[in-house]
Amino acid sequence: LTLEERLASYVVEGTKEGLIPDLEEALNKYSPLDIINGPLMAGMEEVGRLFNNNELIVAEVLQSAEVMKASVAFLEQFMEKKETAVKGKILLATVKGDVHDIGKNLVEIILSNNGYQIINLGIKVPPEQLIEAFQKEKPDAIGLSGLLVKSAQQMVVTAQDLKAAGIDVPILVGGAALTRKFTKTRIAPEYDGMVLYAKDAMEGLDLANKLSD
Ligand code: B1M
Repeated sequence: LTLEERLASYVVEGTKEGLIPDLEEALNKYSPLDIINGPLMAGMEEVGRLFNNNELIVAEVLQSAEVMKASVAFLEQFMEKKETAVKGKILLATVKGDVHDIGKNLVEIILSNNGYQIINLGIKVPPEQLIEAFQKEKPDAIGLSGLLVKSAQQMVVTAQDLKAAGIDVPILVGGAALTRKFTKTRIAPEYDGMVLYAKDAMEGLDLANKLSD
């Protein structure tokens, strides 16, 4: 197998044996983020496909998630960090009913490496908890992540509840089940502030930077 194929296969197989030396080798060729977005994400896509075909069980997908998390944790130290003044404070959460957090945590790493203070509320965060945290932390924006189809709908409800609580700071949304169109036609009309869709963590950073300029 090529290096790229081996990296994807750690994720698919859910094994960490040999992972770190291969990640080190990959760093000679690629940036940390390119390793994540390239071979590691390709592995995750395959895991999703196999899971969908009932060829993997949840316990196995969890092993794959562990490999992804270990890789991101290792690669984080090699990521570019911009030493800037704090550009803004962002509340981050995976929405109610959803446990997927690898993408959200990647967004946290990238934003905090680039001058943002992140308050990460974790997973399965109901609107009430977001509102409470908003009142305590007074963030400049709120970031919502969700991977399940029902999470897209949950974002609509969350936007409605935030609006009802008088909140109108920009909301950044992302995650596999969402689209730019759904964001524009279904979430944004329910909210008074801006609602912005990011397809990946880097786009999330670009949008945050546009907001803070
Ligand atoms: Co689940 N899962 N899962 N899962 N899982 C999916 C999402 C699924 C598509 C797999 C499939 O069937 N093909 C499917 C959803 C189907 C649907 O709703 N249409 C699914 C399902 C069904 C489920 C369960 C219901 C399974 C079950 O129990 N029967 C269950 C749900 C439990 C729940 O949430 N209540 C479940 C559980 C799990 C595990 C716990 C085993 C594990 C998660 C572990 C964890 O996160 N700690 C897991 C995993 C790993 C996946 C897949 C395989 C991979 C997700 C992932 O981590 N990708 C996934 C299939 C797939 O996506 N290929 C799948 C890597 C990550 C870096 O990408 O999170 O998309 P992602 O983030 C991207 C962008 O989306 C974006 O940036 C990142 C890239 O830079 N982004 C943002 C994300 N959030 C953002 C926020 C932003 C900006 C950008 O701003 C705020």
